[in-house]
Amino acid sequence: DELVQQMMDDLYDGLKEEIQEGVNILLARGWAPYDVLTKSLVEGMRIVGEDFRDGILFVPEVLMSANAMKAGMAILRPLLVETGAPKLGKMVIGTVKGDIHDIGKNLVGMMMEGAGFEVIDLGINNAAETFLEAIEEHKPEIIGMSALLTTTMPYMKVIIDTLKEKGIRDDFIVMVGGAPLNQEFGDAIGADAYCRDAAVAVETAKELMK
Ligand code: B1M
Repeated sequence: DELVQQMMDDLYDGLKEEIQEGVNILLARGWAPYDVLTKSLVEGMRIVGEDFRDGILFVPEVLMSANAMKAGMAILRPLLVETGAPKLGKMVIGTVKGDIHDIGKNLVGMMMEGAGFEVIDLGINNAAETFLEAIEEHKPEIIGMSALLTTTMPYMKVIIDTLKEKGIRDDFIVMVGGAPLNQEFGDAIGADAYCRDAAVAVETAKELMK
């Protein structure tokens, strides 16, 4: 599809308005919001990530791509979140300390809301104490953590260990995700589930809530 290719180029170039326009056109053509999200925006960001890794793109450029992606997500959000379903449960989610990547987390939050969960989003750079306070305040069934850096993912274990020290670890379903993680890491830190992507996070949450 030419438009999808164009959108990936526009995302690469950080062109926010063009992305918004592209999203609206795909929706008008009858595309499902989830397909617009995954086939144009997420796929486009994957390419940005490769050139970022290879030193072809730099932080300021990638930030513009991220902002363009967020503008597209903002259009899709109400469409994904719109649901009359009774609440399936509550999730507190955040990106862990030292890490400011939030697109993946936001996507997970959106999809969880769309599936009928209530989501409390703590944002980025969250210390264990912040998670503890939020848990105390909101009493969720699920705790979700996101990390995009190999240097920040170990902090997920710090949070789980903190829950253990307080004797409340087993009161929650702990789900983790983010590009550098894998199943082995999830198991090693004692999470209940590693989620490869937002769709898997939703399926897993539903399954574990049974
Ligand atoms: Co950063 N960055 N970045 N970055 N960045 C990565 C992660 C990197 C892989 C790029 C690369 O080199 N190829 C690399 C990490 C290398 C490593 O650790 N091994 C990297 C680096 C090095 C850095 C900096 C250190 C760069 C620097 O300053 N020199 C710096 C660190 C800042 C910090 O956090 N302290 C940095 C900064 C940034 C920007 C600010 C420019 C920007 C973030 C903007 C923002 O988020 N608001 C940025 C971006 C955009 C990326 C890439 C290109 C894209 C990330 C993204 O949004 N992907 C990324 C490359 C990559 O990941 N391939 C990269 C799209 C998103 C939908 O996917 O986040 O994976 P993802 O989420 C998925 C799944 O992982 C899963 O579901 C999501 C949806 O399907 N998931 C969960 C995620 N969280 C979950 C939580 C769950 C469940 C599932 O809970 C239950």
